[in-house]
Amino acid sequence: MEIKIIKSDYVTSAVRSSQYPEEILPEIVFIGRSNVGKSSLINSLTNRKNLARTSQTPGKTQTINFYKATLKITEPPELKNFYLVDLPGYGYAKTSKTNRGIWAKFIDEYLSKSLQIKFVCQLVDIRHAPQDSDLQTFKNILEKNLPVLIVATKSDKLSKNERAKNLAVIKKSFGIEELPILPYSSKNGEGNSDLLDVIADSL
Ligand SMILES: Nc1nc2c(ncn2[C@@H]2O[C@H](COP(=O)(O)OP(=O)(O)OP(=O)(O)O)[C@@H](O)[C@H]2O)c(=O)[nH]1
Ligand SMILES: [Mg+2]
Repeated sequence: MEIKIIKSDYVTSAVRSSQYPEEILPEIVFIGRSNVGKSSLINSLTNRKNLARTSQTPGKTQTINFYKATLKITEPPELKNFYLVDLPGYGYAKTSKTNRGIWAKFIDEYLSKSLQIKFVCQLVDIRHAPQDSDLQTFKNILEKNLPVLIVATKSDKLSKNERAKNLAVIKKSFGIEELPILPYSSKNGEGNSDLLDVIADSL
């Protein structure tokens, strides 16, 4: 069965709940450290080059950005609309401490208030062990009773050997033996169809 996103559009940006989109649709959220590849993943998933703006400099995404997407499922034939939600990164964004605090607050408000979140994709860089901020974020998401999927980004940057080793380290850090971790590359498309499957199942 082939699952594809056949349409995607930027809808709106928000820093408070009054600015969330008017149209209510299921939401899939992408969270992770600055520069981990959240915006790039949204582009690769939707097959768009510049739907979400990306940068080599951490701190590019500064608001909660909602992208409306249409998923096409072939069996049975069905179209499903939902939002891909891009968040500012936590961690080492090139911005002031005050700004980071403001971002953390409106991200937390969004995760607490939105009733449409189907699951949260938490991104970690496959090359590095998760940091305290990653583990804290994971804990916060679980405390809000939101389903979470760990996605290990930039898988194209590692050899097969290194990748297996690092995935084991990441799994161990999160402290859950059966935690599924999806290796993903926005460069070569690895993980793309698996993630679309997970999204389709959640909608
Ligand atoms: N090799 C490789 N590079 C990637 C991948 N995903 C993202 N990048 C690069 O990583 C950098 C950051 O990507 P973004 O998508 O802007 O990261 P972000 O998580 O949205 O960052 P913020 O908006 O600052 O929080 C860019 O230079 C991307 O080209 C990937 O899968 N493979
Ligand atoms: Mg971004």
